[in-house]
Amino acid sequence: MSMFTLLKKAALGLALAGAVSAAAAQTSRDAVAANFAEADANADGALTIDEFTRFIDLNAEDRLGNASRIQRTGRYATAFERLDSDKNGLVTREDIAARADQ
Ligand SMILES: [Ca+2]
Ligand SMILES: [Ca+2]
Repeated sequence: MSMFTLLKKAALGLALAGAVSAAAAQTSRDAVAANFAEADANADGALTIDEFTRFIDLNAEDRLGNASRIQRTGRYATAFERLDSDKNGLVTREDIAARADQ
C-alpha cells in the first residue's frame, strides 16, 4: 500500500468521523424529542414533574446528556427547576431548547 493511499484513507477516516459525530448529535436531538413526546402523557407539549421524571428515565435508558446522573442521584426536582427557565412549573420544549443553546 502506497503512502498516498494511506493518507487518502486517513483523510477519509477523519471526514467520516466528523460526519458521524454530526449525525450522532442529530440522533441525540431526535432521541430527546422522541422521549419528550413519549413522556408527555397528556400531549400538551409541557412536562409536569411526573412527566419530567419519566423523560429523564427514558433519556437515561438512551444514555443521553446527564440523565443517568440525575437518575442515579435522584435529583429530578433540581434538574426540573434548572430547566424550567420561566419558572411556570412546566418544562417545555422551549425550556429545553433554551438550555441546549447555552
Ligand atoms: Ca404534559
Ligand atoms: Ca417553563
